[in-house]
Amino acid sequence: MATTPETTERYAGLSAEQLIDMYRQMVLIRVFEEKCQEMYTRAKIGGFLHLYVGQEAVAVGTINALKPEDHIITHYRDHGHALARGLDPKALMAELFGKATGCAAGLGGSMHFVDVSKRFWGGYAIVGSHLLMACGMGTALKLQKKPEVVMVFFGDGATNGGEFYEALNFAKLGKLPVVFVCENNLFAMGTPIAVHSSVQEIYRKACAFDMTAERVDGNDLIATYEAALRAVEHARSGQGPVLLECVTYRLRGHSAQDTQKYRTKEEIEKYRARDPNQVFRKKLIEDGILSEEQAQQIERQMEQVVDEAVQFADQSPPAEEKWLDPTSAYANPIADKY
Ligand SMILES: Cc1ncc(C[n+]2csc(CCOP(=O)(O)OP(=O)(O)O)c2C)c(N)n1
Repeated sequence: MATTPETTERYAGLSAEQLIDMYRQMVLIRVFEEKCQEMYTRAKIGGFLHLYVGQEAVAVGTINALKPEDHIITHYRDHGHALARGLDPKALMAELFGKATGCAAGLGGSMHFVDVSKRFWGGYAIVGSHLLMACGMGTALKLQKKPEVVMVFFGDGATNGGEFYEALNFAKLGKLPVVFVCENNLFAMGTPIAVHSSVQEIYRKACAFDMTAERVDGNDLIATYEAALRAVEHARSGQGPVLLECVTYRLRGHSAQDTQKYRTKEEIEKYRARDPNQVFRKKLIEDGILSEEQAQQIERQMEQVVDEAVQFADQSPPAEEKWLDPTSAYANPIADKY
């Protein structure tokens, strides 16, 4: 199936091949996340597990606007970003299983996915902390006069912390090439945005720093991609940082143990009707870019990819205990890569 001049315009100039690949990435994230929940229930995965179900269009839309030489740093809800960046699902699942073949040698788990070769600098558990690391990276790129940008992901809750304001101020002051992507999924753990933030349109917080900002429907893949292209171009061309607010909704709990008493089933169902994967799938089929058969084939293929990742993780040896010794902090397999 192919694009026409009309659909090319509607789909941000992307080819049918690129659009189908973006759909594939969204399906991979969804299937991977649903499998993680299952593996958590079966006690194959322990610790914290923050799933990305419902937010797929944000990761895929923004990360596809980057070049391979650009940098990504993110928070603990990091699976979607890692998969959209092309990290190996086998290494990610093995990380979740605490295995030596994991992307962080099984030492980090769900919140600490990393792959330096993909310029994916990690997930961080401390809310807001990595925004300042993004500024450090942006400063380094600027000093080295490199035409690369840093994209940093965080939630709406993080924008109430001091680090957010320090980071925006510092980035604007230094005209740093940093794209701040706020995934406004309407909740910080069990607290709705109306209860936790005095300003609910997060992008407006950038005005305190005279920073360029935009708000986009984060469930609309193409709108998100186009907004991210604008933000990345702004940062890359030396005009300084951008705050991009992507409004979305997390369809699963804050973490795998969340009983979700703070919202109704009706509310979740209302947002399920705007499921970004389903919306994009339907649109591609209606516009003749993807056929129903092709869509089903992609879905089957991604299930197979994730099943193979589980098998790989299951059969891998456990993380080596010697790396748990604090004195090995600067000599473990991850430290060696930095
Ligand atoms: C400094 C700090 N305070 C509190 C926590 C506990 N905590 C983990 S996630 C979270 C909510 C953050 O919500 P948001 O930034 O909206 O991101 P989301 O989880 O919705 O993606 C909190 C308070 C933490 N990890 N770090």
